[in-house]
Amino acid sequence: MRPTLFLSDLHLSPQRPALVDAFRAFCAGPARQAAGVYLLGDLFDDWIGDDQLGEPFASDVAAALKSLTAAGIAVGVVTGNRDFLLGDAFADATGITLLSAPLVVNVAGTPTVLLHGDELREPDQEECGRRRERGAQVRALPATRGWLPPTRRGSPLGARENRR
Ligand SMILES: [Mn+2]
Repeated sequence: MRPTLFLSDLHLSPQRPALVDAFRAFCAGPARQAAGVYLLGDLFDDWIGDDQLGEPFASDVAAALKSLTAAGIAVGVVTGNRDFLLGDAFADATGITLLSAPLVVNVAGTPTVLLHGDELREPDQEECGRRRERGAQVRALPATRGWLPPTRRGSPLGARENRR
């Protein structure tokens, strides 16, 4: 069976060229054998909007993703707290699918919750201000309550949620 691959928090940036090279090698190599690839937030250390695609660094990363999706590998992207402004232009340029988290997907027969993780904590005041400035909606914790599907209520995750 081909593996489903999950990556998160790569925090790619022009200041980390070796990491960008490694990601490019991943897209050209192991990812090609995957049943699918999920990027679970903070692919980029900072993303101030899809206009960033005009920068050489960002367009390089986008090209690596595009070559992967063009090879027929499905790539799903959940945004993180650093790159939550990834948008439709990025999706169009790369062929990835933007997913809204949290979501439950079937991974080799197992329902699996996918999310970046920052949804589970209260954003601090500074972060709230930053998100407002950037014109994004604040994803506050109460919005995440009750999202687990009924079939998962008995799971450890469900139990944890119910303790709140
Ligand atoms: Mn992160």
